[in-house]
Amino acid sequence: MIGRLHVVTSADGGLAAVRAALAGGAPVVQVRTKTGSDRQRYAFAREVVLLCRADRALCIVNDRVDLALAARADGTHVGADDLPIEVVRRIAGPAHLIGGTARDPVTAAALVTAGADYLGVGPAFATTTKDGLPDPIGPAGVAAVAVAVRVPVIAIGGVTVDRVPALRKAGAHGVAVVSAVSGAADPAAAAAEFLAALDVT
Ligand code: TZP
Ligand code: MG
Repeated sequence: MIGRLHVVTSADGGLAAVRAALAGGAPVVQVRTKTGSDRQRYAFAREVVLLCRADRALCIVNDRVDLALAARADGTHVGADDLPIEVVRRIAGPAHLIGGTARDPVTAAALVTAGADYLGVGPAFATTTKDGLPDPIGPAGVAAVAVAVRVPVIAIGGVTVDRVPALRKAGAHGVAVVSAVSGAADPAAAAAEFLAALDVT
C-alpha cells in the first residue's frame, strides 16, 4: 500500500525542502513543477528520484508521464487536463504507479476502472497554493469518494496536521501537502508531525 504522507514540492522549498522532508520520514514525494524548461524540470525530477531512492521513499511526478519515465520515477500523478490514465498506463507499463485526481465518487470510480492505483481527492479544504480550484469538498466529500473506491484515497488541499484526524475518519488513507511541509520553516519537523498524526512510525 502506498505511503500515507505525500509531500508535494513547491517552488520556494526546492531540493532543500525535499531533503528535509525525507529526513523527517516522508514516504512519498511528488515532484510538482509548473515552470521552467523541460530540461530543468527533468533535472529537478531526477535529483528528487535519487534523493528518494537513498531514503527508500517513492517519487511520483505530477502531470507528465514522459518526465516521470525519463527521471525513472516510480509513478505519475495525472489530473483532468493531463493524458488519460489508460494512455499513461499504456506508455508506462504495469509496474508504474498512477494517481488520478477526483472530487466526486462517479469520477473516482471511473479513474479506478481506467487503472488508477490511488486517488488524490480534493480540495479537501480551502488553499491558496493552487489557483482556480473548485470549492472544497470537506471531510464529507472525501468520505463520499472513499466509500466508492477500493484504492487508497489521498486527501489534498489545505491539509494541516490538525485536520488529519477528520480526514482519516473520513476514510482517507493519507494526505498530500504542499505548504504544510514544503513551505514550512522546518520541513523535517513538519513531516514528522504529519507522520505521527497519521499513525506512521
Ligand atoms: N491540488 C489540489 S489542492 C492543491 C493541489 C496541487 C494544492 C495543495 O496545496 P496545500 O498548500 O497543501 O494546500
Ligand atoms: Mg496535472
